[in-house]
Amino acid sequence: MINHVIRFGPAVEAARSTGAPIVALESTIISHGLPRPANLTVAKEIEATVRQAGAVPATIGMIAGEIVVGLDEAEIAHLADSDDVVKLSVRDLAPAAAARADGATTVAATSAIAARAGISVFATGGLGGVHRGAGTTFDESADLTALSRLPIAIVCAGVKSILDVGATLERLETLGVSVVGYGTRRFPGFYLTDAGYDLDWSAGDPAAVAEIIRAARGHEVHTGALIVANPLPSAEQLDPALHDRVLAEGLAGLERDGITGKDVTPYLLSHFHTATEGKSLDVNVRIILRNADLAARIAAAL
Ligand code: PSU
Ligand code: MN
Repeated sequence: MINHVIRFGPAVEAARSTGAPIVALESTIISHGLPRPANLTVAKEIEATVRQAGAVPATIGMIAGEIVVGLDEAEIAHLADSDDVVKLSVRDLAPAAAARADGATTVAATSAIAARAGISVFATGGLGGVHRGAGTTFDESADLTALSRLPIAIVCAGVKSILDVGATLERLETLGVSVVGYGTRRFPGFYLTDAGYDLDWSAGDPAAVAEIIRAARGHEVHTGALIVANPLPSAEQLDPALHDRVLAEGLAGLERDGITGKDVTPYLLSHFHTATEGKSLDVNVRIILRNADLAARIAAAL
């Protein structure tokens, strides 16, 4: 018999007792979002970036059925290298724990665990959302419903550009998720600086984001998430023409190879990394590191 409780890594445990700033990090990006061996290097760089910016990184995942907040180096390396790592959304956590599985948590599962652990800030690359064709497939990421009910600030470069961005923004409005542009009133497009949609709100520095978080806490009225949408500078984005061509090929590939459900996102990301000869990988890494840095500065400003 095991006790199904959350285990905290030593550095996260210490930060929790002293009230030091903590940034939650997801593990699906490591296991399913980035190719080996870059994934492990990047996972370490993300943590180093958070530390440099003055916060304690808490990479979240599941090891042998145990939810861990603050995976150690060996555990992160295992999730990066093993072929038996399951992609875990919120609904998978209990069955995977009972099966003693090793798993990587998505944005949905990571935010749910982080919020449960009292962590207020989370950094990722791009959120999941409404997939193209969702009108018939109903494929909409559980990231959206998780964010609708969790009090967490999530720093991202918008939603992944493989999605139906307009539909995703509509769903975020319906679900009551706050969206604030970081230094912009345009919604970022993950690999691209601008996804083509206006935002109602923006914040110019970490202190301004912290003030929004304090307002939500003070009111206790809006209990959903805050998306801090942090765009890449346009000089660093993926070439938009290359992006559109590779995306069209990837979407055709989904149909040809019969890819559905939770395999869609990893398939498209991996297609991008191969078809752009690593250009999208470099951009993806830049996105994550910039978001990790901003998340740490927001956590420190709180
Ligand atoms: N952002 C990235 N790379 C990723 C993901 C996000 O830059 O791999 C992952 C996140 O874990 C997100 C998941 O929660 O993709 C969404 O998957 P789905 O569309 O199946 O819900
Ligand atoms: Mn899906």
